[in-house]
Amino acid sequence: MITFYDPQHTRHAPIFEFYRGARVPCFENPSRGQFVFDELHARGHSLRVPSVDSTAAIHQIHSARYIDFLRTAWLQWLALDSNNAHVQPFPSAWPVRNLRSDIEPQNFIAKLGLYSMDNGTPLDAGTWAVTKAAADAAVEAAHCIANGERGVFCATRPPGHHAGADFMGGYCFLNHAAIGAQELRNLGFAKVAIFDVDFHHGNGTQEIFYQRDDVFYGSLHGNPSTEYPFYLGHADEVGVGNGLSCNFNLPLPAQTNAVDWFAAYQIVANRIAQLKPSALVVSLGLDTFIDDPIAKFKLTSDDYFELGRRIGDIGLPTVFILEGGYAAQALGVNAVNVIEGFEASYR
Ligand code: OKP
Ligand code: ZN
Repeated sequence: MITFYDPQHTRHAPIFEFYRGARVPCFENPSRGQFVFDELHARGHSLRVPSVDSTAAIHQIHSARYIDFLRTAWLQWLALDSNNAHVQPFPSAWPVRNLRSDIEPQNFIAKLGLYSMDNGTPLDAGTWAVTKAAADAAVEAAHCIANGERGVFCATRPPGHHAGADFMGGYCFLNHAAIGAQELRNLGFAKVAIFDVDFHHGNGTQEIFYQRDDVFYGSLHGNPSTEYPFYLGHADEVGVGNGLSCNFNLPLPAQTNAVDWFAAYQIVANRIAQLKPSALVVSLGLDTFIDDPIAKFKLTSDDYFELGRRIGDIGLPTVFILEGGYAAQALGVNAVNVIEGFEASYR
């Protein structure tokens, strides 16, 4: 399977985030990419560096002012104080409900709040370049599918599924799965399904396609009443307007084991098969793993081989986008197990 990897991903490496009131090392860090790279290499998979420019597709998914902010944010931050090269900016105010989000404030931290859903998404000097390269990979993966590939794997970071049309959040900046799905549409795939198997609901992806009937979004995730992203991901969110019945959420309780998870998986997979889409994008979060430090499902490494096999059984040309998975050392094995399970399903 063609696998994309950006060797420059280490340029997005914020040092700390806030967790239960304390500063802790970032769960989403470059070691994740390195473990995936090492395991791909060890098991004989070749890697490609993305070389297609995703700018046009990024603009189809995200607002112009958000893209401009993200692209220039680190330079704006440095312009305030040269010592800021070693300081992580965090938002501290957000335009909730009746506060105005139509006017972009001049204050940098206020802009950061305008374009963020949380204070858990630290920026770094290389953030734009790294999330842009992941978007490039998603777009190039769509081109590979249009050229007849059965499966393409984007071993990229950071994740993207929490990023909305005009905001970052949950370690995500650009929504790579949404951008890849959009590019499949651009290339003539009439209906695209996104299957989000990350532990967390992909609120950004849902929002982006909520009113559209050409891209279906289905997700299996921890119940948002108790799990991040908290404010979206309930079962009664089924789409609006043209998009009515093109959104499907299946929230599951914390501690869900593999038997129950795969039973729920099959409900979403069957729904996708019924739609007869022409291509599939998988938001492949591997934070459903039993040892994940920030999530609460109980899948084992062997279960990811089975997951890959079952995704292959859906029978569609498939782009995998790596999302979460924070037990970094196991992430490589788990990701490559999905790839090899998928390959086994059609060999
Ligand atoms: C991103 B993805 C730590 C609490 C968790 C948000 C989790 C984002 C997960 N501060 N913060 O869906 O794997
Ligand atoms: Zn996640």
